[in-house]
Amino acid sequence: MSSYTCTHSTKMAITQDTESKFVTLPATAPVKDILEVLHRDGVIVLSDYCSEDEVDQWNAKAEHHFAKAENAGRDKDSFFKGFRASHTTAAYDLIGSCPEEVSKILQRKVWHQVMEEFLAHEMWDWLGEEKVTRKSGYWLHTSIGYKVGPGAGLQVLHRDINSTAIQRTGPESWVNGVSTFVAGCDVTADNGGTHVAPGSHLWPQDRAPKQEDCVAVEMKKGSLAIWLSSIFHGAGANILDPSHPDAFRTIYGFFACSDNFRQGEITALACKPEDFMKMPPEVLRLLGFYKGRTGGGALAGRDPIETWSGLQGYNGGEWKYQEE
Ligand SMILES: O=C(O)CCC(=O)C(=O)O
Ligand SMILES: [Fe+2]
Repeated sequence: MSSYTCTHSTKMAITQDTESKFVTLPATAPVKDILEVLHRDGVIVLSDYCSEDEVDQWNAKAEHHFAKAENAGRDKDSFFKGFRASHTTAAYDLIGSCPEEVSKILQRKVWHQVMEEFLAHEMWDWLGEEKVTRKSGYWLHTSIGYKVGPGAGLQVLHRDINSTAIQRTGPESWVNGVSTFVAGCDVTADNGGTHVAPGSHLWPQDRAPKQEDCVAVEMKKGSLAIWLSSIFHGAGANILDPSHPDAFRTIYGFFACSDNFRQGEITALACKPEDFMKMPPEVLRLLGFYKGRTGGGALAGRDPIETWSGLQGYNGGEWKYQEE
């Protein structure tokens, strides 16, 4: 690995005798180092992914998002009963409330490099007597704001994106998704930093997860946590006093899946056409306005960006994130 500070966290409020650890690298680290860690551990934290200002603006805007979900009784929505702990607001459709902020965050080069590495799967089949290869791409599965308050207990350990309903058989199975989270505050073991089991993407399928396999993902505000969907994890318990400045663990989740799978949310319905008009093509691709690379998700046989009336006259958008 190149020379820069790399933090191995072995903090183990929840583990006694395991080697569990995760690595923190700067968001500007060479991508080959980031991918190497992800292949080995299945989880990484990138520090300074967003600036303090970016996160503050986002937190201010997201208040409305959380309030909207809570008022509509949607804060406890989950895929199955008991999936989330108490004192937890999981507010789906974050992009619908914060289209500009989400659109900018989804343009970061390193994020795309990670998705390309883990979600672009190659397959081949016969076309007559010729072997033809196809490769999938990726798109946005869901965007979710999380606010986890004091009193929240442990979330059940699980793997993400099981809505694909593809049976994992073991480490040889393809990764179906990648989960990424921007820290809206300092995330610690005490405010419920997610418990992850590093290396569990390589476990045989008959191995069930235990809390002893896990370490709490701690990260500074503005960091990005990334884990493969095949990593076991679950929210930690939030044991802070409500008066603590980081009592509410706020994280912004962006989940991606291979573009041969159905998206978790129909993101092409999430925003108004005038918002989509401002988004650049790489974001509209994530939302489903282009066919998947293997051909699914067309409208009238073409990329929906060409054929959908709401995007007539689209000229490349204006909400561009400037990569430093
Ligand atoms: O709240 C957390 O830390 C994790 C949430 C999670 O794992 C999920 O929503 O799938
Ligand atoms: Fe999860």
